[in-house]
Amino acid sequence: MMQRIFAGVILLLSGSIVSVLAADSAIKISDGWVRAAPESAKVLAAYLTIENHTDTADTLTGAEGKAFAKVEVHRTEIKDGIARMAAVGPLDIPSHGSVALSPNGMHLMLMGADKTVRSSDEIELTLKFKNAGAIVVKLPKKMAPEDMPMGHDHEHMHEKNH
Ligand SMILES: [Cu+2]
Repeated sequence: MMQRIFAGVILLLSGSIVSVLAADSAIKISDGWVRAAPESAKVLAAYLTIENHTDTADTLTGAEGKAFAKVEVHRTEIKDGIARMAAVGPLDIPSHGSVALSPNGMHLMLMGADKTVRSSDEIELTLKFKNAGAIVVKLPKKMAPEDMPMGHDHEHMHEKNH
């Protein structure tokens, strides 16, 4: 009787290990967020990390969102003390590597935002990969630390967003 129970537990455990591994051998999007902007903003910036858990390199060929006219990958470069943005072409994601789009580096530029963006807490985007195909992500709107008004409770905001 005891042995049977043990066998069952082991089966359950091995089942969950297999599913974890399967979920890991793919393109994974983490740390995604959209920078909160004034309601009138037509252009928003999104940040995320693309992890490639596969044995082959992949390429982010483009992105789109229902609520936006156009989505581009941009890189911010500081030249002569002025921040400029330039569109980045197809973005290579190395095998078993990751590429981070984060403030002061690269971002997804969400252009031509429609009215639905104002009222939604989550922004849906579709990332298009050469090998992995289309991956839909829902990114929360978040306040960037440098955008926070003076005297705001940073600790509280931090907890709320994690
Ligand atoms: Cu940009």
